Amino acid sequence: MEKPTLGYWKIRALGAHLKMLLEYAGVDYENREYEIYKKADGGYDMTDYNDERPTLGPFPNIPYFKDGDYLLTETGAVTRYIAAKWAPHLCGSTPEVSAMADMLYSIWHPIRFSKLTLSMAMGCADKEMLRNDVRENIKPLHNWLAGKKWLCGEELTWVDFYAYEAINIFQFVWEGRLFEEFPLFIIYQNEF
Ligand SMILES: N[C@@H](CCC(=O)N[C@@H](CS)C(=O)NCC(=O)O)C(=O)O
Repeated sequence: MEKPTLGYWKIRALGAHLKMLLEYAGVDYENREYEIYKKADGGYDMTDYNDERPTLGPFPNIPYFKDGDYLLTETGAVTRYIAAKWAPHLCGSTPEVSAMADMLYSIWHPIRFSKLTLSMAMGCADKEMLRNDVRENIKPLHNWLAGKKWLCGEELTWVDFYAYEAINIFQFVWEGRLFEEFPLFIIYQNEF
């Protein structure tokens, strides 16, 4: 039987937590990593991905996940699908826990991705500026963890895989000093 395929750039960004989740769930998968090459004229050659992009359905993007004829894009949907199929205990034991995981993903993703990852990808290298931009958004994410083992309380869910990697990005932006300001993140990461 054909292995499922995870497609993403050959970088961590939105791919790392998916690889962690696939490994955790013991899935035998194809890791399709696309490369960007620097051209002699200083531009970038993205044909490795762009040539395949038109085959990626009506909403082409990466990360994507192909499981037989089934194709998914969008990070949240891909993460949830992998958990639902290979590690269903990560989807929440009640509708309340399950919806809480969805809610937390919807809160974490714009902060981590739109505010940080995209700003850095667009060339913003001023980490102090980035910190000032997201500090007030990160505070409630941090404070939410007080008295909890995992994001949804006592149950590990798929959104913890996302949050673990997002904290690594926060740590990068905080130049290694994130835990001085947000100590609950280290307790959480150590537990993960
Ligand atoms: N909304 C999408 C955004 C994904 C996205 O922007 N992917 C970037 C890499 S992080 C990309 O290069 N996409 C390729 C494309 O737009 O075709 C998600 O959350 O998965």
